[in-house]
Amino acid sequence: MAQHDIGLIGLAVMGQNLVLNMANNGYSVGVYNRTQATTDDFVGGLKDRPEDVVHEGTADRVVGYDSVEGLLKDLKSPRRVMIMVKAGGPVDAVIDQLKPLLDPGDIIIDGGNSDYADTNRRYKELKEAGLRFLGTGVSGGEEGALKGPSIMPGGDPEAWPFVKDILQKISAKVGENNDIPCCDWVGEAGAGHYVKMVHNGIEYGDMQLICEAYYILKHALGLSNDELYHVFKDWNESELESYLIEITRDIFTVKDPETGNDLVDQVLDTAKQKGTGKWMSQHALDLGVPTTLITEAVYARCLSAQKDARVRASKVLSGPDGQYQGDKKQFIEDVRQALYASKLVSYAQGYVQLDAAAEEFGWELNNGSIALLWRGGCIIRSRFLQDIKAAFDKEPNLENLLLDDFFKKAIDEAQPSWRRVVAAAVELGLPVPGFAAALSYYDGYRRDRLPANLLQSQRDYFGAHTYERIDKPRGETFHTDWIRERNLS
Ligand code: NBP
Repeated sequence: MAQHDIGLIGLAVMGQNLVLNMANNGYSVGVYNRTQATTDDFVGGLKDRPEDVVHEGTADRVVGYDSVEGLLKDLKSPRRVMIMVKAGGPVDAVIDQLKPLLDPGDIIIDGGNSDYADTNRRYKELKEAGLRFLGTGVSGGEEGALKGPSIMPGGDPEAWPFVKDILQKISAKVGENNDIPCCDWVGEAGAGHYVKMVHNGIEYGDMQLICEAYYILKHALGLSNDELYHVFKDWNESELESYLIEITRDIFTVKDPETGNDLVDQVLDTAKQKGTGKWMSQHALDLGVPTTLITEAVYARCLSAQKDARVRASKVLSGPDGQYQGDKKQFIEDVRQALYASKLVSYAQGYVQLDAAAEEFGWELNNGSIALLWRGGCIIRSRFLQDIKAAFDKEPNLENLLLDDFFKKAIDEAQPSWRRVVAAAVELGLPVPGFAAALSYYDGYRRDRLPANLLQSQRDYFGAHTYERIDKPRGETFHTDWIRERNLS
């Protein structure tokens, strides 16, 4: 007999916590996992979990099933089934299982970190089969899933009204009264997963910039971890206030129980990645948009992973290695400003890519609403996103965030500091790919004439690729026999 509001397939860390969140919010949830023991352990263990994790009545609202067929039989119509399995093949495997068992109008929600291109494909295939598919980005990790993640739903707009209440109820909330959900409709087909991918790319950028600030303060000024804690504490009370600055502040206070040293100094300097930052950069290249900072952040992780090669090179290659000799207090403020300005460029680039993707795929994205989805529940949550929302509310078709008055003023104020920091880092031999890429993008974007006139001349010289002229209409092309015309002395 139909009873559950929703079914969830995939009871690893994210699935379990989303189920608890739904049930804690009063929804009845049927659950299934490929490995039956996981379902049994999860459902059987609910009564032993603390009350802040499993609220009163929650255990009665979660029912385990040993088959997909059994689960589907007990869902209210139209059936809503959320998939929380490993991205890629497993999602297709579960969809293949569900497809013959569902009725037209039933809804499949993929809440994993799927590639938006897969979501575009699945959306089309399922639409042809009469099923409604929602590719839904979920951010915030284990804790977010339990207490309120940022949720980015996209796919079939006809399905949205049927899942809106549940998804908005379980999402993070922001605003003065804590009542604005960080979950709203994003757009058709793979738009939800695309926005989640951009979120993750921006996360890569934010983390890289914070790491560069840390590296400069540590090596150029020689700050101790205790001093770094105080710097990040101050920064978290400025316009940089955010989850990532907050956790960075806290990291400097943690001791390693084994050695007694600060734990951060015991951690190996090789970054891992799951790939969403790379996906964003790959698609930026396909679209021809310069998402330079996020791509540099991906490369920085790649270079960090070459630990053995770097150790060997460090014994051979030379360069400056001194400390900053100027005013220490001013320089700390300069680094803060450089971080803020670079972060702004990163978000500006992310939104330019979102606009380009929306045009490519015919999505209607609401940039202000997307900023609001990221205000709470996710890794990039920050005060600054409210200013981004305000900029898009004022001008929904804003071509580039850097052109908004608020951000233009912010960059103008930060610019002298930003340039001093990049210059000092270059002089001291400290790598700052994020800060420098952001500044170069800014300087490139604000120039009405770049050296591409010479580049086109070169292309026409060796390949007769033609060029346009500054004094003729756009689109009209010209070719010169540069060898015949050259005038060598
Ligand atoms: P995992 O990504 O580790 O996936 C494990 C789950 O997938 C298990 O339930 C497993 O079942 C199931 N599964 C696999 Br693997 N292959 C399957 C198949 N062929 N058929 C059916 N089920 C299959 O779980 P997670 O870390 O909870 O993440 C779930 C999704 O959420 C992923 O897409 C992830 O990228 C995304 N996400 C994760 C986080 C996070 O912080 N972990 C945050 C945001 C988003 P089994 O028990 O039988 O092996």
